[in-house]
Amino acid sequence: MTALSPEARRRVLDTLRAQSIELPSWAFGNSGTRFKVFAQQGVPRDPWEKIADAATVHRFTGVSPTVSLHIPWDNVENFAKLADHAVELGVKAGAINANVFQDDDFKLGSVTNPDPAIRRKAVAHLLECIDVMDATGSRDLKLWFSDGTNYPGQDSIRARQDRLAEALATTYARLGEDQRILLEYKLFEPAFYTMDVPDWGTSFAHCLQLGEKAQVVVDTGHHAPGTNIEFIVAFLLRAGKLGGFDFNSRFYADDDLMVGSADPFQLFRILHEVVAGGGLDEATGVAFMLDQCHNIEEKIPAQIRSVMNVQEATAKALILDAEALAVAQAAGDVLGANAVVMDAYNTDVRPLLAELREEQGLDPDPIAAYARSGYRERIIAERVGGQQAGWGA
Ligand code: PSV
Ligand code: MN
Repeated sequence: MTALSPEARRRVLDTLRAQSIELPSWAFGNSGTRFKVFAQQGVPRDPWEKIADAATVHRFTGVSPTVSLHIPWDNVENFAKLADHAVELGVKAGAINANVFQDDDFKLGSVTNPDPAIRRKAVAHLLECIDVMDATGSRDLKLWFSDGTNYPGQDSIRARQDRLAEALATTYARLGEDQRILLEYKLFEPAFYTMDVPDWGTSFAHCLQLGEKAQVVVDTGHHAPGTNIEFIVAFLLRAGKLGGFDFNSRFYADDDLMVGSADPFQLFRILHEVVAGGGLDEATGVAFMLDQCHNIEEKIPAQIRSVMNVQEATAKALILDAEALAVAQAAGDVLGANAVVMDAYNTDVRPLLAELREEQGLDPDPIAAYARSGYRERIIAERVGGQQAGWGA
């Protein structure tokens, strides 16, 4: 069992309090599969209401002060006003996610499309997203491309890489001094034969070529089954190229379930590498973002639960006896080293997190506190009429 000295306990609590877990605006809208979207009551009808829900999650967790926006899903006339609205509610606009995957023109790709006019249209959207960042004060432009091919011979794999590099370079050149590109990768879907950014290596190579302001983002749901994600995390962090996470859980593919629900041990192993590589230091710039949908469960408590799951994995990684692990590793003590890791994982950190919340003036049980708050009943009563927000609308 991992026992903490009072000083170590203090350090762990301070680090946990400083951690920030970003919420995705789209998690609050209706979502589903290609079979059915089940509408829920009280769902936001616009970005303003999505931000209000995100602010509610932050009010109960204390560690989720930013909300990612997705453009055009979160388009408003005045983004500076939207950012002010967030601040008024106690949160801030976070990463801006570009969307070049839902326009008919992008059937054969966006930035890698064989048609130069369509490529220009895609790049124009990416540049427009940087305008949004200027207005909201956001640091990160998160890029995920659905581009790829379904059939051998459909297009030139090499030419598509050239087109991708060109689009990224144009976008990179437009970044402000403190802005970054976070380039996401995904093994498959919607393209099934080749994706143009299928893996961390491809993203890493493009980011290296672009320069310091381009980093890789690891969406935990975007790998082949059995992929050792913590290895990728360790490698990228060591190379100074880990820009952040899109956290979620998967059983089969890009399931977008609550982070830490399918495989909490994997989440712990990832956080262990983050902690070991210094990735919780603000200076490293690692962004901890959620990228999830809540198809059948209630959205706000599901986001609260997800934040708590990341916090629990982080706490377990922080209480791990790093000194004992180093000693065991140096001595070649395989069983001893593994025992140190398992001891940390098997420690119940919930009392520690309850203590943290109480110190912050929060309820130790955020889910129960939310249920008691009356917020759910209020949004169900108030949000009638209008068009509920949904993934893709
Ligand atoms: C793609 O699967 C992805 O992970 C990208 O981050 C998108 O922006 C997001 O999902 C949309 O939900
Ligand atoms: Mn993602």
